[in-house]
Amino acid sequence: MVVLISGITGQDGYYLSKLMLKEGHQVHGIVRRNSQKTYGVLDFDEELKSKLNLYYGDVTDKSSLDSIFRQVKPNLVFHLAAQSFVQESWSNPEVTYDVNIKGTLNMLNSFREYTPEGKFYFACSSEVFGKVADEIQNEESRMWPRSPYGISKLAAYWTGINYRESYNLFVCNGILFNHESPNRGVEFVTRKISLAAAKIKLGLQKELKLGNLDAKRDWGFSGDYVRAMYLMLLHKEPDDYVVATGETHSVREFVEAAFEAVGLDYRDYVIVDPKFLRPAEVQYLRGDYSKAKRKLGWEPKVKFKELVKMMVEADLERLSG
Ligand code: NAP
Ligand code: G4F
Repeated sequence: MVVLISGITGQDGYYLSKLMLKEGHQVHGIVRRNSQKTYGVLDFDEELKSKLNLYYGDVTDKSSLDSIFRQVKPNLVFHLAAQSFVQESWSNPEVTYDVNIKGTLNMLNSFREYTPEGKFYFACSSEVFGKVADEIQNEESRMWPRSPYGISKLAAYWTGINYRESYNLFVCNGILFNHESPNRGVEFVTRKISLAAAKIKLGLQKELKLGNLDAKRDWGFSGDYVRAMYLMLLHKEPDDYVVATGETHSVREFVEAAFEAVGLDYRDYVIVDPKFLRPAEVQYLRGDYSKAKRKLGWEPKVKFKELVKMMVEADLERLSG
């Protein structure tokens, strides 16, 4: 099959393109032009990059998408591109809405115009649950986003459902809970912590400034979650799915485990800095993935402690290298 991925230079784009190649598909990706020629995490894997067909485009520019859809004619479209950093969405709400809402609308319109018989995945987020009403959130749980980012993902989620219902398109929303990896962006809390633990261990950093240590997240491994995206598009009918581990841990537990992995006590290094507190916080997330398990046969493989260790060890290795 011919696969098109927006956001291919990000964390999930990396694992998804590897999976798609392994499954024998032809992989095409949309890359945003930057002032420096960069392909994000793909720059760390030249072999992978050489197997991909990459096109310059921006999801806010419909003409660029039209031209790519016309050339590629994809069977499977994974729309991952986004302004994905929640904190940033308060500083840049317009960019967040433009990229995440209008960008998704543009992708859906190009899809509808050029490949309506294909299948479309949208990267929705557990941030839509925000002020949670249930102890464990599933596809039926109340959605009450708490940030411009969460609002943008909710608008795009409904746009996807509306296109499915209005035009009979195969559109799936993956409501993914936090997922991480050694390729996670350094501004997200898990990677900020794993990198700091490794640097402090090697004497390259003295302290780690964080915000809310009591926030709880359901953290899984990106490599597991991209498999769920693929399974959604292989299913005979389009639907929306929660993808999660079913476990929740606090930021404090993550720091503790990361510092433990390098033989240090986090309390000697971590400082709470109000700069990293959010205007409105999502205090607690825990996902119920039973629908994905039942309908797709999907389950997470990597557990919390293993994930923390994987990230810290990868950072230690990179820094030592
Ligand atoms: P990421 O690492 O931040 O990657 C985002 C990607 O979007 C990058 O390739 C980025 O390109 C691209 N992009 C941003 N603006 C663009 C634009 N205007 N036009 C074209 N490309 C653009 O995010 P991720 O962690 O892989 O997540 C993938 C998707 O899943 C995102 O939509 C995110 O919101 C969603 N999601 C993530 C999680 C999670 O925990 N990771 C959970 C739920 C949902 P550059 O390299 O040029 O910046
Ligand atoms: O790592 P975070 O920035 O991720 P957040 O906000 O949960 O969003 C991520 O997961 C979403 C899925 O639920 C995705 F949709 C989204 O794209 C992104 O991938 O923050 C996690 C928690 C927050 O409660 C934050 O307040 O960690 C807390 N935190 C505490 N100190 C910090 C810090 N977050 C960051 N980024 N930096 C800190 O210093």
